[in-house]
Parts: sequence; C-alpha cells; structure tokens
Amino acid sequence: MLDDKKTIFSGIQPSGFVTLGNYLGAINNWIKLQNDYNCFYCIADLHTITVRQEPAKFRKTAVELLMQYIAAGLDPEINIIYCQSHVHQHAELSWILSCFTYMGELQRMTQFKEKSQKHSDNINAGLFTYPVLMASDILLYQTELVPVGEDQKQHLEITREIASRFNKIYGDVFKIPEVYIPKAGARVMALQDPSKKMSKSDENANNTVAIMDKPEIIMSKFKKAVTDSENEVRFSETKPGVSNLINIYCAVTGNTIEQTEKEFSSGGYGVFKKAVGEAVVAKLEPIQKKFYDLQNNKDYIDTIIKNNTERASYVAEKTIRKVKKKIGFLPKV
Ligand code: AQP
Repeated sequence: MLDDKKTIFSGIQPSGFVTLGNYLGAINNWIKLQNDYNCFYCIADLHTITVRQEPAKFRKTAVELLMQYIAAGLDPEINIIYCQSHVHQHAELSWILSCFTYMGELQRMTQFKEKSQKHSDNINAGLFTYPVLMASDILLYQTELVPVGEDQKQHLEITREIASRFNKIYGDVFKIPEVYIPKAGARVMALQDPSKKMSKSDENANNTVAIMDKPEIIMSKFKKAVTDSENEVRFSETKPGVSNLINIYCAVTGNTIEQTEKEFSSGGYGVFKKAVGEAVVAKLEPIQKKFYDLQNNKDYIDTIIKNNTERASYVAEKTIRKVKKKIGFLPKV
C-alpha cells in the first residue's frame, strides 16, 4: 500500500481561504517533501467545528481547500489528500487518547488560551481537547515528520508526550513524530498588526492575504501594511512590520534576509512594499489559474476524494486495530 519511505502527516482547517501564512508555513513545504515521503494531507474539518460553521458554506470551504491543495502543487496521485471526517478512526483514536492525556497538559496550551479569548461565547470541550484530536491525526498514520508552522510546535510536543506515555504502557504502538518547521515563512504575521499571526478567520481582511485574493487586492493589502517611521528596510525585533514583509519576501523569492536588505537599501518602504506585493502575486497567479480550472472539474475532485479516503482508511484501520488489541477491548466476532 505504501512505499518504503518515511511518513508525513499534516492538515489545514477549512475555516476560510488558505492564507499566505498557511501557504508559506505549511503547504509550500509539503510540496517540497511530497516526492520523498509517504504523505497524508487532510482537510481538518473535525477541528473546524470547535468554532460554529454555517453548513452550506462549510461544505464549500472544505472542497475548495482540497482544490487549493492541488492547485498549489500537491499531487493527489502520490499524496493521500483526504477529508478528516471521512475517516472515522480519527475520532475513535481521539477518544482513546483523551484517556491518556491530563487536564493540566491541555490547560497549558497557548492555542486554547488564545482561541477561548477570541471565542469567549463558545468555549466548548472540543476547543479544549483539540490537541488530543491533533495527536490522533498524527499517530494514526505512524507519522515520522509533521511539517507545520511555528504556532503548532506546542501541539507536537504534547503529541510526542501522549505517544510515549501510551508506548510505555503497551509497547511500541506509535512512532514518535518529529516537527518540521520551515526557515522562512514559519510565522507570517498580520499585515495591520504584526504582533499577531496571520489567520484565515481574522475579522480585518487587511490583516490577511488569501492565496485566492485577486492581484489588485493583494497589491493594495501590501501597500497598506503597517511599517514604522524609519523608512529603512532592515530586519529587527524592533521593526515587526518591516521584518514580517522581509520574511514574506524571502519565503516567496528564496532570497536571504541580507540580500533583501541590500536590494532595498534605497527607495524606501513604498518601493519595497510594491516589490513584496508583486513577488506574492507572481507566486500565486499560477495557483489561482489551476484552482479555477479545477472548479470546472467536479468529477475529477470526487474521484480524488473517493480514492484517497480508501487509502487513508486502510492505514488508519491498521493502527486502530492494533491500539484496541493492546488496550484489551473485546475483539469483534
Ligand atoms: N501565520 C502563519 N504563519 C505560518 N504558518 C501558519 N499556519 C497557520 N497560520 C500561520 C500553519 O498553517 C497550518 C494550518 O493551520 P490550521 O488551519 O489548521 O489552523 P490555524 O493554525 O488556526 O490556522 P489559521 O489560519 O489561524 O486558522 P483559523 O483562523 O481558523 O484559526 C498549520 O501548520 C499552521 O502552523
């Protein structure tokens, strides 16, 4: 079923159009790794319902996320790209692993603290146990490497903790995964407020660049991006807006910080912001074109979903069967 390669798992929530943050922090790396690993990339829809979703829009966003994966360059023939809720073993393993996770561990999670502040009217138990579901996603496929943005590092640590705890009791059931964080683009910040990360669900549209934004919108968002009063393109902790733009430019062009500082040593912020916008537009244009082509090819998308769900389920079932046996559940007859 799988080649004799190491396994990768990662996913994105269908909570809106993929942002430049999701793209540079996650998908761009997935593409680089796709030929060298057995890769599982899911549409993390079980995670998404920790925040209320409107059903029709949610369905549309999920299928559009799949199309964005493919349009960005993930090959659905070699990668297993599927929808999390189609593989029931995710939820099953999540329950089991929740019995091996401590409340104190979950209480320490930064994302829980941030998201419960943001959604203070709906602090549900799913938001709290989110890291257990994420651990289950990863461990279900005997994953060795998890390419994610910087914000997910803590969730990877708890995944390793849960897996080691389980293995200590029952033997070597799960592989212990390593995190893989990109050098450039690991943490893309909001354009209007570089103290927080760029997020799909940000209420201020000018904070976020979606990979499907039209070129003129992208240019205008970069033009409005917050900088500082120095007019000097220099990477520094004291210059979060400019440093964020340098980071984006480097991730998109492959240039180093030093090359970028040198390239824009004269001309000021106006010239620099325009160049960042243009580099992003050039990177995203082919992705957008492919996405629109896929929109007209529903049968192809349905076939991908069907085939890849079967491939993912086969591997997931092998792990869950082993887990249940080790725990001592009565076997089915
Ligand atoms: N700003 C970011 N910079 C770099 N990487 C990022 N990622 C997210 N934001 C950035 C990476 O994208 C992957 C998928 O994230 P997710 O959709 O599962 O959840 P999230 O981290 O909560 O993403 P968003 O965009 O912030 O969604 P909402 O607004 O719905 O909460 C992960 O690998 C993440 O590291």
